[in-house]
Amino acid sequence: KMQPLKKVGIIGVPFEKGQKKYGVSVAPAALRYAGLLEQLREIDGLDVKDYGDIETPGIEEVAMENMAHLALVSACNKKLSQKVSQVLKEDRIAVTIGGDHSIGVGTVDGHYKVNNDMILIWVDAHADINTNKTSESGSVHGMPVALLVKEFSHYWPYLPTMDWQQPVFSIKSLGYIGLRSVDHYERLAIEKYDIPAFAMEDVEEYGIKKSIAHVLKRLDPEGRRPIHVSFDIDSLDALEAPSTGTPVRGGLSLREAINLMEIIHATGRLRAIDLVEINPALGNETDRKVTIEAGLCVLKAALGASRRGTAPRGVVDLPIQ
Ligand code: NNH
Ligand code: MN
Ligand code: MN
Repeated sequence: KMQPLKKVGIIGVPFEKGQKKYGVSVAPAALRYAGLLEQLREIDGLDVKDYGDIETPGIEEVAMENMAHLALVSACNKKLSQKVSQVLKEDRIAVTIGGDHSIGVGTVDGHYKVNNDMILIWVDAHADINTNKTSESGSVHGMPVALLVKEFSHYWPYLPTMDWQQPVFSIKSLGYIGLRSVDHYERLAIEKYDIPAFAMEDVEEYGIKKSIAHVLKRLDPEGRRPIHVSFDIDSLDALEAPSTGTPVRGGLSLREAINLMEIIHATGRLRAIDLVEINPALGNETDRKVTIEAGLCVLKAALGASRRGTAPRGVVDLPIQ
């Protein structure tokens, strides 16, 4: 068993052009304001470095059929990919705070370029494996997985501005947890490529522990490969995380998500985690607070916070009078 890395690098990505609603781009600031860095620094022995935010320059759009804002999505992800690679090369876990889920293209690309044996756990109500031919929304946040995997390259037209990113990641290294809103062609893809996909029915049947155990066993039977978790806050039940663009009822409880992250932390192999789709502009004050707190809980669990508490280091007794 590997010892978890005790160093992390935070990257904010205030980007929301991968979907249609205003507000997801505010999440990095909202999470920082809510105490993201301070709370992570309270985790025993964790060294937290803030790499700031990825700013996307205003650039000219390219027209692509059923694929909105491709040039902006591409420009943001290109910078993000380089930043994630940099953080990993500096021996830190890359913690990326979105932003909408289109930024998964950059995080996974940047991770793959450093660790080409990585596996990807996509925790989401949605499968995000649409192409511009199968998408009903035309929003790129429903397409990142399809853009990343090499087995899908022939389903895409030539994508202007995307030359920096070649689909090289194998669909055989991908697993899902939390699915409950899967489009028809996405389901076909899951079956055709036999992706280990633990939808909510499966979480119901096996519980969260066995669900993640099955995914990890399938993708990496020897337990040696670096792990990338892309965590969409809408994987949580809409009651647990209401402030998100496409909430779906009947999702993971926060307790299940925390446990999932504790299990992944305990492997010692977590190298990158994305937290995406928190939209502080949606819902009321309580919704916003609950959603941001849920996101913080998920990150803390992934990075080693213990619900049991931790005794002070190097101390064997209580202070005496
Ligand atoms: N599947 C839908 C689409 O492609 C919804 C995607 N929305 C998400 N994905 N929030 O995680 O547009
Ligand atoms: Mn998603
Ligand atoms: Mn989703």
